Amino acid sequence: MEKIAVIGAAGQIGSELVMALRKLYGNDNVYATDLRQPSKEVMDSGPFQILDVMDDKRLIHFVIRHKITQIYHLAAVLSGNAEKLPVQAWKINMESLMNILDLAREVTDIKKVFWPSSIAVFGPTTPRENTPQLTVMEPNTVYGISKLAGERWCEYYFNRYGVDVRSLRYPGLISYKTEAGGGTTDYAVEIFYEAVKSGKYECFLQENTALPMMFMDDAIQATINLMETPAEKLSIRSAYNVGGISFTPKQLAAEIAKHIPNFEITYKPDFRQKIADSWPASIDDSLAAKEWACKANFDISKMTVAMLNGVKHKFGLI
Ligand code: NAD
Ligand code: AKB
Repeated sequence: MEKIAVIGAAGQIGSELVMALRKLYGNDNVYATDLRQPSKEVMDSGPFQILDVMDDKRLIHFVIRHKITQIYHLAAVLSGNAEKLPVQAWKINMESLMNILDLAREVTDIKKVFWPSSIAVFGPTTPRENTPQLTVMEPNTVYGISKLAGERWCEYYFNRYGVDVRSLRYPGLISYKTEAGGGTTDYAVEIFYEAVKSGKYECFLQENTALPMMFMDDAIQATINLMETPAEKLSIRSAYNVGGISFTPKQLAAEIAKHIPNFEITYKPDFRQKIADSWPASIDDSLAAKEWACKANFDISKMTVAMLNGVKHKFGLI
């Protein structure tokens, strides 16, 4: 029987991934862990434990006590926050991954590890449109450097020690259940809250900044598909490109205005503009589609409807 630990379960992805994994593997078999308490839905539906992924001794105790067979390691400092405290962000992002990789190498019960990478592994010298799986990678943010180094370590632990670690280069993820965690793509989440609350939004990116994005349901499905694919079908042990949709703040605002006709957007770019300018505008994920049937179902229109309904429901407006 699988026993799964999700580290960083209170975050934007964790809060939804835990629920999807509990549906698949049974509530009691999916342990949510984080430094802080997760959503009520996560707390009420199965086990939760406060756990610091940097504390390798408590981590190994936890894994052995609960006979954990799979780890999803989601704890990290995201791009915007990482630029504010680069050395601390590097330490958290890298040491936590090394703790998990070493654990998976030492504890034979652990059969699989998931660790997310990001489109941040690419940089200003990467082709921006339809960015290929294999291409120039010279990230210039501390977050991107930590993700690229992380990818290299994952591949190394797979080749050298046989650790079955799998990874996706997530684009910006869009969801309403939990707030976004300090990234550059967060505008595409915040905009929906402000549209519903006040009918206007001041965007921290310029109007024509195209970035790859994905609705959370598609990201969760992609993660589970990747983790359920037989190991021999996977040719990539760094991280797979996953694409989703690509749009600019102006295009997203126009889509929202179809539902909230007086919606107004203004632009006041901050330090995150430079980060966004260094990232791809769209992603080629044909290899992921071929090897493990990666497919996004939400386009910008369907995602906008889902987000507006989700946020309105959260505020008790519908
Ligand atoms: P988030 O910031 O919303 O959640 C991260 C969680 O990790 C938080 O709940 C935080 O409390 C927890 N955490 C931080 N330090 C910890 C520690 N020492 N021990 C245990 N828990 C700790 O992040 P997210 O958006 O859910 O992202 C999860 C992962 O996916 C990260 O690796 C991130 O880089 C990656 N990713 C996210 C996106 C996105 O758009 N959300 C895109 C690409 C990649
Ligand atoms: C961020 O903006 O930092 C994240 C990411 C794309 O990795 N959403």
